[in-house]
Amino acid sequence: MLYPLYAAKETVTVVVDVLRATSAICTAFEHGIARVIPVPDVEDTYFYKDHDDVIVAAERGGEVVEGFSYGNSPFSYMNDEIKGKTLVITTTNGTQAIEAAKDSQIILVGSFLNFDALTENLRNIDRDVMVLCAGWKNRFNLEDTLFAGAVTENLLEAGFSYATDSDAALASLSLYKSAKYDLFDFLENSSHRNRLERLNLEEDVKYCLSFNKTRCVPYLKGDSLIDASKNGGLELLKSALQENKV
Ligand code: 3SL
Repeated sequence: MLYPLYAAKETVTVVVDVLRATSAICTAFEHGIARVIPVPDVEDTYFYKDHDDVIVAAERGGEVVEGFSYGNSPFSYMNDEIKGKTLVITTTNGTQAIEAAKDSQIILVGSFLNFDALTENLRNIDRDVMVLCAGWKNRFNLEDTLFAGAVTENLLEAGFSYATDSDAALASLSLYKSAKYDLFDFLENSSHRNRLERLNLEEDVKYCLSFNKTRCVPYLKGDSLIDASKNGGLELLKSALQENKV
């Protein structure tokens, strides 16, 4: 993972794992989950099993881990059972990326599903932004890079004082410009789209590539993600930046 090479003080880190961890987390918030505790290892979830009002989810290699009823499909979070509960979740890549970024001044979770709400907040916070792409087992992937390109385009075009000389950001922007009119089609030969298709999860891929299904802005407070949009919004994020001053 390249994160340590880019980590910088006073930067807002946006963690993204389009397929599928951060899309699932955004969907869970949209459907009423109260907080999400991302954990790196399956063993870290055992402590939470059988707690009241806690849903425990585990995915490895694209599949729900044996013994768990929830994984990382956004569709599994579209139900009333999750309302007001805590979700403890571990996934192959996404929750590892959140763990890796824990020394950041502030961590937000992004996906295409919360794109507008996320980028509106980024513009209003007015700080340097780093998009941490979860990739696949520490390797590059296309879909997270496309999301980084979409964020880069949004910030550069917004008329704010954003600029970038990062080749990674410029490469993501260039890819996104080629892909944006049909993200699903662009990913036709990508490893992750193919991996999920082999598991009959093509509908998950399509859903995770759709824009603006939710206004949630997941923000890591301590060990839990909460939805900043329902807990003080921009003011919460600005005061977190003050509190976590580096
Ligand atoms: O959610 C994740 O960490 C993914 O990268 C794994 S999946 O293949 O989409 O299930």
